[in-house]
Amino acid sequence: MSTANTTPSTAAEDSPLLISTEGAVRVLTLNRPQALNAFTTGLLGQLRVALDEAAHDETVRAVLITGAGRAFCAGQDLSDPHIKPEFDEHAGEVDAHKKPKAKDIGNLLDHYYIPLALRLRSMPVPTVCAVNGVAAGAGANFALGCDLVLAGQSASFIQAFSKIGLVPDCGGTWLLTRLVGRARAMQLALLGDKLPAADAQAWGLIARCVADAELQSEAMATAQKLAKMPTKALVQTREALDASMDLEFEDALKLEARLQSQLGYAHDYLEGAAAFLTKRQPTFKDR
Ligand code: LHQ
Repeated sequence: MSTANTTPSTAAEDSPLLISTEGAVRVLTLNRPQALNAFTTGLLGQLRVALDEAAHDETVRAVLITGAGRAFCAGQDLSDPHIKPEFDEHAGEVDAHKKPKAKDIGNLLDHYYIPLALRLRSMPVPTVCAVNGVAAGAGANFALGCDLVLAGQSASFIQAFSKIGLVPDCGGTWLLTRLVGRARAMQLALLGDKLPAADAQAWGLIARCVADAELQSEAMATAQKLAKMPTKALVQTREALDASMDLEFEDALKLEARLQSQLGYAHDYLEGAAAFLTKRQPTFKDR
């Protein structure tokens, strides 16, 4: 990734989340490479705060999310004390006579994953994910919640939930069925097998699979391109596409008209149309 115009990371190098800014692009890097960037409550909390900050910072016009090391994110850190069941670590297995004390996983979803997924999906700027390696469980679904997902050719996507007796979360059930249809969603979710990035692109699960060496520069170029575009129109496009799945055709037409009538009064449309008609480059600024 180019370092031109990059502000230094605002977090310590050993922080689970690295934050930097390149031009109008806020870059968030999951940084627990020793555990394949698995989500702890600490990382989940920092991620949500960082997204909040990007949302409220008028100078930010796109967010790029990626991972440090060989993985993007292995999902929930299964050793996190918030969810780790109490069992006999020496035996390494569950004793049928001594039922391990389980913790309410739903609590973790309510307090961390749901707010995070909603924050991501309602960002007032476009989001790009550069999936640099394996994305498993909630790590996969967090990535898929971004607006544009690019993955390196050695990356893969795993709905790891079924292998540990859970259902897809972090929006997985909603996202998978919409992205790849029920048959493929069922295959991914039931079998929990690894889907290589090239297949993920062929299936329409992600936007693009690129060479590993080009992933970060391609993702940054995509984010920079989006940052120069009319932000409000991009975000309302997300809103309309998401809503369309649950709308009748006529209602989708009406939603388009409502959004268009709002955008038609905004600076960016006037600027875009004027720039086209006077054959110059537009400068968009609405957010
Ligand atoms: C890990 C993890 C991990 C801790 C690798 N945790 N250490 C939400 C709410 C509440 C509860 C439950 O879940 C959820 C949502 C979810 O995300 S559920 C799904 C959780 N994730 C998984 O089940 C995936 C577990 N990981 C794997 O299957 C493999 O690690 C994958 C396929 C991702 C990568 O395999 P490898 O490339 O062979 O790497 P590895 O398995 O050797 O892992 C490297 C290290 O990372 C290793 O530590 P070690 O100290 O032995 O080097 C792993 O223990 C650690 N790690 N995932 N989720």
